[in-house]
Amino acid sequence: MKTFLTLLLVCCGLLARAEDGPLVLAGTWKAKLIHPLPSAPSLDKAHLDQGVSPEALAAIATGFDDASWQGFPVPANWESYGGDWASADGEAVFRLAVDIPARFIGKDLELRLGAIDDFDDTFVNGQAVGRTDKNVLGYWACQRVYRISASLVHEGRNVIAVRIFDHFGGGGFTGPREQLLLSTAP
Ligand SMILES: [Ca+2]
Repeated sequence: MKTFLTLLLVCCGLLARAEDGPLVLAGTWKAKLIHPLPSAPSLDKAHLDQGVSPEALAAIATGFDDASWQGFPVPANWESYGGDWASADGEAVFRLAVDIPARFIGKDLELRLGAIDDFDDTFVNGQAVGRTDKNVLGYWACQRVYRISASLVHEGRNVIAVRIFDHFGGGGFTGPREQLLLSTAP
């Protein structure tokens, strides 16, 4: 009986921590290559990022229907998805619908996406929340940590959309997966 009670207390403690903790964002995201480019032969011949295309901007909108898009594991080097992704540089959009719990409402949130190879423009419910471009030192490997204003989110379904531009070499979310989290901001 005593063992049972101890186990019960431990389990309740674990559950309470899970409920208070961050949302895990690693998993299956919807993704599409919007403007694939051939693999750049070297860094000094890297593709120029000309900014978010109109097609990518349309796909970032909260109400955009991504039902026909394939799901892919995030984080992962996008070349590992195979098909057109296998040798693509260029522009892609990744989308994830997240259920925001009541405990997050009314608070600024912190979005952590790990490293993104190479550049990203990140949106929550269609609003820009952060970007990392070639002016950021070590852009291909630096941790993305973006603050989301409390006014941008609501309880229930919210959409995180990330427009990525890979200018050379490997592309995509490069992790590690423990770093992809949504939590209340410190
Ligand atoms: Ca790259």
